[in-house]
Amino acid sequence: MTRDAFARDLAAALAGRPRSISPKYFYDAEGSRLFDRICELPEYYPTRTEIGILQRNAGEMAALAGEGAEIVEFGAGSLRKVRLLLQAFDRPARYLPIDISGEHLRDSAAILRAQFPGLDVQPVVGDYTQALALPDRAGRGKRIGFFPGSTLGNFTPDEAVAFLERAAALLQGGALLLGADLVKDPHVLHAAYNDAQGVTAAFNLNLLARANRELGTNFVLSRFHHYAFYNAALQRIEMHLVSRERQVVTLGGERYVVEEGESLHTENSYKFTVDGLRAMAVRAGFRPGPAWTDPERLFSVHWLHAP
Ligand code: AVI
Repeated sequence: MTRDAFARDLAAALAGRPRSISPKYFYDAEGSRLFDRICELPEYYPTRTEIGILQRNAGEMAALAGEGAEIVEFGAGSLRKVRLLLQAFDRPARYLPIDISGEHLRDSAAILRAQFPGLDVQPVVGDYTQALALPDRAGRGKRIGFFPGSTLGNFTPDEAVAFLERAAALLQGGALLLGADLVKDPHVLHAAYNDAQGVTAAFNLNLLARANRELGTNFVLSRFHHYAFYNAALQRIEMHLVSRERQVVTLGGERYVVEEGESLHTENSYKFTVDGLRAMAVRAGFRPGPAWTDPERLFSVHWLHAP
């Protein structure tokens, strides 16, 4: 049904003013491949910086988690990050990755089962941005949520609080380990979303290519600019696709006129201060524990107790 939702949301975006669509539609197979390339770019510091923070502090995180903890990952992302936790934790009881893509989950589960033969891996197919039930706890250890990558920043502030509230309820008695990108020199942010190789531009434009593949639209990608900038007042990177000329787009038998210079807003990526993030977590019902950063204070990882 994703295709129907995509068609409906894209039609609403094209008809609306300002035009905007959820960044979740970036991630078809091609979009996920492009995102993996973004994570390797010299300008895109979040991935390697977060991995460094996890590597340096995994021992302290393991001590907070205690023996026999289970890890619930929101989104089956890069196995590299959760592997660092599984290696450091004291006899982790179970790993529960939650993802909307069953195929992606099965692949990740198979790899982890082979690498950690004693580990119980139980994938959960579901949308973690909605209410969701988890299997009963495996043992007496704590339930530790893991939400790396600053994906929280792609939610609106209201969605972020709603997600944290649901996570606090799911993790009662345990904690959430949360990655959050930090506010910083806007030039560093600008470069991270305007890389020299144009991979982020291709990632953004893939939304239109995906619509052509799945919905039969007639977008000509060369008629749009990738436009990403830091909106300091709102503490967020905004990504847009800006029309280079007046054009007519067809979707489901409807015609939409897009004027030169008009934009389709495709993503927000909010940046946080350590204190701001902790205050938001308190509002959602968490009790903040340690927050770790890198020496340049580019990125942060937070331990949030769920009472
Ligand atoms: C997945 N998310 C945290 C990325 C970000 O930085 O907001 C997505 C992304 N968009 C452009 N580059 C990376």
